Amino acid sequence: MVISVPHANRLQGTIHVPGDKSISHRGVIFGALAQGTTRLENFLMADDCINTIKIFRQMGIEIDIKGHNTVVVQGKGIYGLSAPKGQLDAGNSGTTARLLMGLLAGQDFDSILTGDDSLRKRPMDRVVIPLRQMGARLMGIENKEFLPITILGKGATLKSIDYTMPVASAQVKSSLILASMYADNSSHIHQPAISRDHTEIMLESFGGRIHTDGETITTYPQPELYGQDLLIPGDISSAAYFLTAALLVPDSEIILKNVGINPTRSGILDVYKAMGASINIERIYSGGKEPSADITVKSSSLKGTVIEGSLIPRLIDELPIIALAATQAEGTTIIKDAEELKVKESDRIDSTVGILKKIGANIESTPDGMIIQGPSPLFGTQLRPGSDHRMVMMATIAGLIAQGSTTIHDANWVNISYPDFFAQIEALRC
Ligand code: SPQ
Repeated sequence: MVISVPHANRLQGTIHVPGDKSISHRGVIFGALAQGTTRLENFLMADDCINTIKIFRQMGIEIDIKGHNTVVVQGKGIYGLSAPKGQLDAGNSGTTARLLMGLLAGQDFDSILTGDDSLRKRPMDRVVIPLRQMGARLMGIENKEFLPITILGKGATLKSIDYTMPVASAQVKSSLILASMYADNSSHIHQPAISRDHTEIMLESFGGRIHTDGETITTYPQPELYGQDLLIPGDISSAAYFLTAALLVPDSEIILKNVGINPTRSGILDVYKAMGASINIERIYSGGKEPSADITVKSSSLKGTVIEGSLIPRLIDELPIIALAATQAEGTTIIKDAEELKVKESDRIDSTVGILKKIGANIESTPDGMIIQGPSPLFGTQLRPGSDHRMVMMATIAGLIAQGSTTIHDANWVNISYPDFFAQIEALRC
């Protein structure tokens, strides 16, 4: 799909961003492993999460989709999954692949996990290595740690692990938490910095035992989990595009309803406030450890900043759109300690710099991030973000502030996380 994005003069309105992708995946996983019914309201109906649903259906779990975004999972307990017929296809979703690898390592059946062209190039050694230390038997083709990977669960027994993670990754942590539910004893996972904690929060809310002390997590073999009703907050990673559009398009004001503001995810709000953004967090909905808020954002004059260290895992998926904001900020913005961007759906350092340079920005890549000088006028052109949903959405927001019209190729990739993205953008123009 190719779309044309004309320059925007002003954006105004209210947006309900779709449900959080990370939480939606985990809701299906824990719902399937719990006893009884789990009802997930405001579930993200997008390709990545639909692939997670399909995989659990293949393992014998009944999952109904009701209305637009309610998912009802009939859980069968921790030992209730059955051997799938055929390969389990995670599509484009790294979260599905990596979390499932940990879960499948603990099942008494064999399985094969695969993905699309992009996912088959993403590194799986980060989960394969510690899972093998637990006794899991995982085999890639020609002994390489890329999908497709065969998981020989039948007859395997998992040992507990004391593991220091080399990178701050919620997917690695979550994979190990899921495997450790089937281990012989308690496990300890040490993180270099705190990444999103949705797995820890959700396991606890389903009645599981888990303990977090700073960067260290202790997990236990779980006797039983219990189905829950969950209201999934809006995805701050999706809200990020509208936050940025409102900041950069003159005379704009957007209200974002019910956005998840879990502190392990809300780094973008801290960065934009430090850059001088007018952002008002209006109402905190309860939601226990997954709080959410209505956020009002207005056009603002921004100044450059430095983004580094423990802040990075709190905004890793937002860095491409923050880089766009930095092209319009006064002065220099430096993003460092962000090598992880290289192993996402694309090399997001290369793709961010490539797209923004092409549209007129002053931006250079560094080995672990990028340096941006602003402000620079942007000029509409042809952009090819490739098969990365976040790059398509960033390029679209760049098109709104560029002079003239911008053409975005491969625009259909938004379906990975945000099928209504273009319709919602258009509704805000005035
Ligand atoms: O699922 P996938 O494809 O890895 O999705 C991405 C995204 O941009 O949507 C990353 F490409 O988000 C990851 C995120 O970067 C989702 C995630 C999670 O739900 O646990 C954690 C982050 O990855 P990581 O490697 O830092 O754990």
